[in-house]
Amino acid sequence: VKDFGIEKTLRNLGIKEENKGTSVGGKYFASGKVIESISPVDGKLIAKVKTSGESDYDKVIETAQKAFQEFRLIPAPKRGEMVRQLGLKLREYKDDLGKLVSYEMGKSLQEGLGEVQEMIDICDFAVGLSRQLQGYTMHSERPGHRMYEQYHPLGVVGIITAFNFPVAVWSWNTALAWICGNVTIWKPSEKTPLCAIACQNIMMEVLKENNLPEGVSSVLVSDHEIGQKLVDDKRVALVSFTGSTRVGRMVSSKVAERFGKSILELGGNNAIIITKEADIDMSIIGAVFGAVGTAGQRCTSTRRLIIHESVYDEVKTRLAKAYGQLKIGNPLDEKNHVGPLIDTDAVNQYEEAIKKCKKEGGKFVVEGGVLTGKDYESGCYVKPCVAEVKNSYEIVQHETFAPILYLIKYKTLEEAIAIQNDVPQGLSSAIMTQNLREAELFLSHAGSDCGIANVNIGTSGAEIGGAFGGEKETGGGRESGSDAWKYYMRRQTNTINYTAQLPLAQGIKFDL
Ligand code: UN1
Repeated sequence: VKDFGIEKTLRNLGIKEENKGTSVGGKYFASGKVIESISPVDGKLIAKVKTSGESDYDKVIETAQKAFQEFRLIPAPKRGEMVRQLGLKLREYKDDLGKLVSYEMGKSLQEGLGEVQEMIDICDFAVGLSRQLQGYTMHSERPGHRMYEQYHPLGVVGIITAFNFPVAVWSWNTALAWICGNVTIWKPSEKTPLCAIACQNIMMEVLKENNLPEGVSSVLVSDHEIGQKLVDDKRVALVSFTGSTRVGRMVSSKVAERFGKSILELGGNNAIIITKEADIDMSIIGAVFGAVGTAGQRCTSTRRLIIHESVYDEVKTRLAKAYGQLKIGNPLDEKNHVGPLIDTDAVNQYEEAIKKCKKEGGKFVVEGGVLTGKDYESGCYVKPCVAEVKNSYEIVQHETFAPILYLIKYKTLEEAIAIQNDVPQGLSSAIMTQNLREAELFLSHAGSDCGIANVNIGTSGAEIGGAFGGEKETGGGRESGSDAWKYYMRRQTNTINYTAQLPLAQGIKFDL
C-alpha cells in the first residue's frame, strides 16, 4: 500500500505521536482526556491528542485577554503584516497541510490543496483590508462640529469549526479578526484535531518571529463541554460558529442571552435549477461536482436538482452515466473522484437517509451503498447516489452530509424558484440557463432567497472575496470577503465640537 508520504508530512507539520491539544502561544495545556485521530482514508490511527480540561480553559482565556491589551495597540497595517507572513508560511506548507487535510478529513488531495489556497487568499485579502477599515464621516447639524465613525476591535473572538473545512474556516475568521485587532481562540472539530494543531504550529512561528504576544492565537482541542464554556463566557465578545443548525440554534440563543455577538454558518440545502435553456454539458459537470465533491460534505454541496420537464429525462440519463464513471477510493490518489465520509456515524446517517427516502416514495436512479473489501477497510466509503423525489419529503427538507442527490421536475420557472426556496435552509443556490430573463428573475427579489445565488456555476466553491453565508436556518452570518470584517469590530460614532459654544442638537435651548 502506498503511504503517500504521510509520515514526512506529519513531521514537517510538527505532529507527534501524542500531541497536546491546547496551545496558547508557546505554552501547552492538556489536562483532559486523550482522543485519537483516525483517518477515514485507511482507518488507521494518525496520532493521539491530549485534550483540554476544565482547568486549562481559564488559563487560555486569561492569556488571550492579556494579549488583547497589547495587540489592540498595534496599528492595523502592522497586524496586516503579521497576516501577510502567515500567508507566506502557508505557501511554504501548502503541500503538507493540503495532504494532512486530505488524510485526516478524507477530501481529495486537490480539494485539500484548494482549501489551503483559500487560506492563502484570505490572508492576502486581509492584508489589503488592514489599511481599509473605513468608517463614514458625516456633516453635523451644529456649526463648528465634526462627526465621524470608527471601528474598534472587540476583544477575544471564539471560533468553533466543523470537520469538513478543517483549516480554511479558521483562517477566514482569524485573518479578519486579527487585522481588526482581536485575539482568537479556536475550538476545532474533535474529528480533525491534527489539522488544527498543524495550523497553530505554523502560526506560532509567525508569532515568535515577530515577538508578538502569546495569546493572539490559541487552540483548544476539547470536547463540546468546553466549547459550551466559550459560548457562555462573557469574556468572549464574538462567537463564530460553523456547524449544524441544531447546535447553532443553541449557540445563537446562549450568546444572545449574554448580549454577545455571533456569526452563524449552519446547514444548507442547496439546489441547482436546470432550465430548458441550460447548457446541459455544463449542468452535468456542475451538478456532479456539487453533489459528490468532498463526498457531499460541504455546506454548499448540491443536494437538489430542480429540472425542467422538457430536459428532465436527458439530464437524468446523462447523470446516471456520469455517476457510472466516478472512481471512489483513496482521496490522496489523484485518479479517484470521491473519497470517504468522515466516519462510520456519517455512513450510518447516509444509510438512514436512503432508507427514509425510499420509505417516502423516492425512486433511486443511481443506487447507493457502502463499499467493503480491499481499499475500503475504514468502512467510510459510500457510493454517491441519485433519487427522484418530491421536495416535500421530510428527508429532502433535511440536510444529510453525504453524496445523495435528489431530482425534482418542474414546469414553470416561478414554480422552480418556489421549490428551490421551499426548504428551511438558505445557503447556496444556482441556475443553469443561457436565457437572460430566466437568470435575472432568479437573481431578483422574487428569486432565490439564499445568501449565495449563482448563474451557470454550481452551488459550491465560493471565492473568498465575496461575503459567505446564508439566510433562514443557515443562520444569517457572513464571513470572508466584502465587508464581513465589520462583524469583528464595534462601531463608534464620534462628534467633536471645536468652538467655544455648546449648541445642542435638535435646536434645544438650555441656558443657565
Ligand atoms: C463549508 O462547507 O463549510 O463554497 C464551506 C465552498 C467553499 C466553502 C465551503 N469555498 O464550497
